[in-house]
Amino acid sequence: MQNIEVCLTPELLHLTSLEEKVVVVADILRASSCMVTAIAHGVEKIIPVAKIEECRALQMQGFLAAAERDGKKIQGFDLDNSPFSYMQPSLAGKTIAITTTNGTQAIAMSKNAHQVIIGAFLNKTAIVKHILSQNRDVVIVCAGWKGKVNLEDTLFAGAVLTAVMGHFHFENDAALLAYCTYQYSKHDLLVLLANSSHFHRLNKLGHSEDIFFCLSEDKYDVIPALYDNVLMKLQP
Ligand code: 3SL
Repeated sequence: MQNIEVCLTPELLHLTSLEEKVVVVADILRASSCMVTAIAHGVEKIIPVAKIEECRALQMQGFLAAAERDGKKIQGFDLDNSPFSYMQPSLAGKTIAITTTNGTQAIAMSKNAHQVIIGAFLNKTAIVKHILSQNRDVVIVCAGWKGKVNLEDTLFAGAVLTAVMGHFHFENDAALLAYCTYQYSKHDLLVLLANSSHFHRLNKLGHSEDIFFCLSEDKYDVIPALYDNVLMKLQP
């Protein structure tokens, strides 16, 4: 039986070896949900970058560019970090450079893995089917918030663990913690999430519609996957 482990924040990644493993990066509110939505709506490539300057440089080269910090769009960039912004038909076939507060940092820190894929509630079942088919150990990397653990990514990890229970060995206590947290709140994720820090932050910024959308399950069956530092639809 393969192992599955959860890394509750990228700050703990140095404790885990990623080589030979499949890494699922999750930033439910909202970066990974945006990436899944973008690829599902026909965006061809996403270039995730950790720094604003890198994103600006790609914009100068002619790419569309999205930049978010602390939930807000950075002035001068083309797109924000709302999943609804990535549904525009005009974006189909395009390449978009993206930098976000936590999600793109988590991707950058996971690059040593055998494979990096992007998970969200929006593509949960596609992620579950994929990891079940790989015959490899899996790490779910929660992007968290500025190095700290957050609830929404932990709940997503718990949802995936619930779906793969019996097929993977839960390798660490963080996996058990995520699993139990999800069991506690799976009938209405908002009961717990309404108390969470990022829920409050996004609500204050007027992004409550984004929160509800990002919590919807299995709207899409695509998986963004990292190929040479660029996210594209996972090829079978
Ligand atoms: O943390 C991130 O990368 C972002 O998803 C944060 S926000 O949802 O855009 O505020």
